[in-house]
Amino acid sequence: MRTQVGIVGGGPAGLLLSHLLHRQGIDSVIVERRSRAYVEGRIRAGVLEQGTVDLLAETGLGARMAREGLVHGGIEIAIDGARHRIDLAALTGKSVTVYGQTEVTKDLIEARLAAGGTIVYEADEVSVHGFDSDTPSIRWRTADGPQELHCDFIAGCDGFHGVCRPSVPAGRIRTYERVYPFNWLGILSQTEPVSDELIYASHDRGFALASMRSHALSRYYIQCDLDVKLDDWPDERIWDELKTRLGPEAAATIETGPSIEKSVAPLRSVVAEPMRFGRMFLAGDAAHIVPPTGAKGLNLAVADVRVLAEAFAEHFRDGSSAGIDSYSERALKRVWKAQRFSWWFSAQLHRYDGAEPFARRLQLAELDYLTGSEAASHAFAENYVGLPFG
Ligand code: RFL
Ligand code: PHB
Repeated sequence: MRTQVGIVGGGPAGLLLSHLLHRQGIDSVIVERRSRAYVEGRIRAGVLEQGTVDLLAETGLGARMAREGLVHGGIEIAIDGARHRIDLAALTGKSVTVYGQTEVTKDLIEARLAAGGTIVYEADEVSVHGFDSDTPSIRWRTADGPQELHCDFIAGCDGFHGVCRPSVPAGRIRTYERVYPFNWLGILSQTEPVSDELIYASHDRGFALASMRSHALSRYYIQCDLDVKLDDWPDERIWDELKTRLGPEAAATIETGPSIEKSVAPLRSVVAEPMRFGRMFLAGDAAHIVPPTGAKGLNLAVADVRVLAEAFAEHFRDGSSAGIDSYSERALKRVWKAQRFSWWFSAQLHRYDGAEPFARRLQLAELDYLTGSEAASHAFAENYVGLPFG
């Protein structure tokens, strides 16, 4: 098999890259380790920045999102139960859209297949070769035996646990990392969301988040210990904890019900530099991870592939390597700003066991300043709705 851009990973980054390249007349093949059903069912991100929504709409992926997505002009921050609203729309003229990653993924897969795109699912033992030469390739195994895809470029869109980043020789890549001493426990429930907008809660007992997927489907998270066991968290205990952390107003009105999904997610900040190695380019979670607090992960993946698709278009259309040569630097500029925001927001909202009382007082002062000062709210809002594409 031969193509122009061989893409490892069929998550949002790989699918969107393939879609954007197709629109530029550039051929690509996606090689994905999992099944289509698995990729479509993975419940993750829920919040799309305005720029992400605009890009999807401009490239023909906006119809269902416009019908089913929920446009939010603000978010709430609950500080020890007292709620404050940040008016994103008034502060920035922009909003965010609640439309699940599962739905973005389904729309992208449908668009790729309708356009005759190739997505190889259930590829085993995927490996990348020759990215320092002019003849890179991707190899994998299927029930029919070993397969090989020759390409001009490899796009490593295979997420944090993929093969592309670890294939780079250690001396050529530098990884910056910060881990957090807690996890998030998330549930999905067929209940009416407790509020029209998201509520991020900072409470003495720990962080909580009230989010949603639709008017009838709620998504909640609570901060939990690193050694959390799901068996210790029956639904009843999660609802009780949410009521405490979200505050009395939410506790009085929250609709509870059985969880239909329950999972634990770690929090990490990671950046690998650079994002280009000869003819291989990393994009999305393959190159960086943010803690979910800022709702930036999926949006960063979108921003990366937007820049990368332009770079490939410049190469194939104009014969110019300028875009390719500047990809890593351009992408990383935005990545580090999203890292800063995600780290900062996480640091203000979570409970740090063993921290001196001074640290909690500082958090409360930060949050009071954030919700009370227009300048601070404005700085927050422009980050939350998404900084401009670099
Ligand atoms: P993905 O989605 O991980 O996709 C990578 C794909 O590569 C495949 N793969 C391989 N394929 C071939 N060979 C291999 N060796 C492979 N290894 C892996 C995988 O099967 C997969 O299909 O990365 P991508 O495309 O870069 O997309 C990134 C986003 O998924 C991620 O950043 C977000 O989900 C993060 N995130 C959030 N982002 C937001 O923008 N807003 C949010 O509200 C938000 N909430 C979240 C989140 C992530 C969470 N978790 C579970 C970490 C909430 C949570 C709880
Ligand atoms: C979600 O709905 O899954 C979600 C929303 C906002 C976040 C993280 C996750 O910051």
